[in-house]
Amino acid sequence: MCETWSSKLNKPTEAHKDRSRKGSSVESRSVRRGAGSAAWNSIPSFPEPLHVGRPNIGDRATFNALVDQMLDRHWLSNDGPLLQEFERRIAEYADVEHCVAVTNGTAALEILVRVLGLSGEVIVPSYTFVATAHALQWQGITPVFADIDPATHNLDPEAVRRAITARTTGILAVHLWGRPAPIRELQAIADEHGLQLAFDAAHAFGNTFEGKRIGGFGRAEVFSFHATKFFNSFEGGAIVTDDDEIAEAARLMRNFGFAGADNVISAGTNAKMTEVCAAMGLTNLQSVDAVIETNLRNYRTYQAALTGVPGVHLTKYNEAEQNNFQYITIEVDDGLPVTRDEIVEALSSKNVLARKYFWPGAHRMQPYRDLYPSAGDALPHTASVARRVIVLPTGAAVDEAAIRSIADMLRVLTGADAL
Ligand code: T4K
Repeated sequence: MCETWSSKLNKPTEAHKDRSRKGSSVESRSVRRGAGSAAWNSIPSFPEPLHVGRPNIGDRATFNALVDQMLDRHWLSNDGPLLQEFERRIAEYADVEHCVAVTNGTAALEILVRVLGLSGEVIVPSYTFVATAHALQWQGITPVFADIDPATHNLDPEAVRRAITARTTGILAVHLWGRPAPIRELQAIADEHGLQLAFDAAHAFGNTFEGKRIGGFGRAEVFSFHATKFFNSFEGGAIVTDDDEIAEAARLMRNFGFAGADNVISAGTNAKMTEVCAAMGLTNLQSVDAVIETNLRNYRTYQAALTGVPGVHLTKYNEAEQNNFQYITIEVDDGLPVTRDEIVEALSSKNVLARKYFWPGAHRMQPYRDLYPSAGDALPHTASVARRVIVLPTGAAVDEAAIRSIADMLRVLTGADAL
C-alpha cells in the first residue's frame, strides 16, 4: 500500500517509536474492529512531525533586503514605511478602503469591539477559535453563543435570531475555515434589530463572497496573519473596512490615542505592528497566490485519496468563489470502528499531528464553562460537529505522497481497507 512514499521515509527515531508504543492501545482496539494490525503496522511514521500550521515562508532574499533597509533607516515600529506599504497592499488585495494593521488578530478584534462601542451581549459562534469569544469577554461584554449550521460550520441565522435579547448590541460572526458566514441573512437580522455586524475573517484572507473579496462586509472585518495562517507576518492582524470613521478610531486606539506628538485625544492601547512583521507580510504577499495554488493542489489530492473512505467527509468549498484552501478538515461519522479521538491519537503516533479544532467549543472552555454552564443547551450542532472534525496537515508541510499516505492511514483506521 505504501510503496508510493515509504522509500522516502527514514527509519523512525526513538521518539517516534515511543509515540508508536503510546498509540498501541488505539491500534489494538482498531484491530479488534477490523482495521487490520498488519496493515497499520506496515505504515512507517513520518520522520518529522507534520503540522497543520507549518508557516509558509516567502522569498528570503526579499525579506532580508527589507530588513536591511529597515535597520539602515533605524525605524523599527510606529507607523513606519514598511507598515504603511503593507497596509496599502492589504487594502488593495482585500478590495477595501482601509487596512489598520496591528499586532495580532485578537488585538484587532478587541480594538474593533471597542471602536464599534459594543456592550451588553454580543452573539458569537462557540465553534471558533477561543479568541473570538475572549475579545468580547476581555472587554466586559457577554459573548452569547449561537449554534451553527452543521452543513457549513458557520452561524445559523435562525439560532442568531433566537439568541437576541434586549441587551444584544451586535453580532460577531466568523468565516470558519474561510467559508463565508451567511452574510446576507446576518445583515438582514442586524438591520432589523439595529445591531452592529462585524466579521472575524481570521481564516478568510483572499476569499470571496458573491465575487467580492472578504474584507468589506459588515461594519468591518478582522484578519489574522499569525504564523500558522497560510499568509503570515510572523504575528499580525488587521481591521479592514470601507468606513473612514472606524478606520480612524482604530488607528488612534492602536497607538494609545495619539493624534499627533504629545496630543492624546482618547484612551487607547499599544497594538502597533512592527516593521519587521510588515517586512514579513510584504515578502509573503509576493507568494500568496502560489501558496493558494499549493493548498488547492493539496485539497484535490486529499479529495481523490479520500474518495471511497466510508464515514470520512472532506469539507467542501464553493468553487465558484475564490478560496485559500488553508484548512483541510474532515468530519468522521459517529459509529465508525474508531472514534475521532482515537484517529487523532493514532495519526499522532505516526507523526501526523492532526488537530481537533475547535473542540470542545468555546462555551466549554474557561471562563465560559463556569460563567454560562447551560450555554450548551442551545448548541447541539456545535457539540456534534466539534466531536467529529479533524484538521489535517496541508500547505508547505505536505506533498502529494505524504497526503496519499495520510489517506492510507485513515483508510486502515476506519476499516475501509478491509472492505
Ligand atoms: N479568530 C479565529 C477564527 C482564529 O482562528 C484565530 C487564530 C484568531 C481569531 C486570533 O488570531 P491571532 O491573535 O492568533 O492572530 C493556532 C494559532 O495560534 C491561531 O492564530 C489560530 N487562530 C488557531 C486556529 O491556531 P494553536 O494554539 O492551535 O497553535 P499552535 O501553536 O498549536 O500551532 C498550530 C500548529 O502549527 C502546531 O501543529 C505547530 C505548528 N507551528 C506553529 C507555529 C507557531 C509551526 O509549525 N510553526 C510555528 O511557527 O493556535
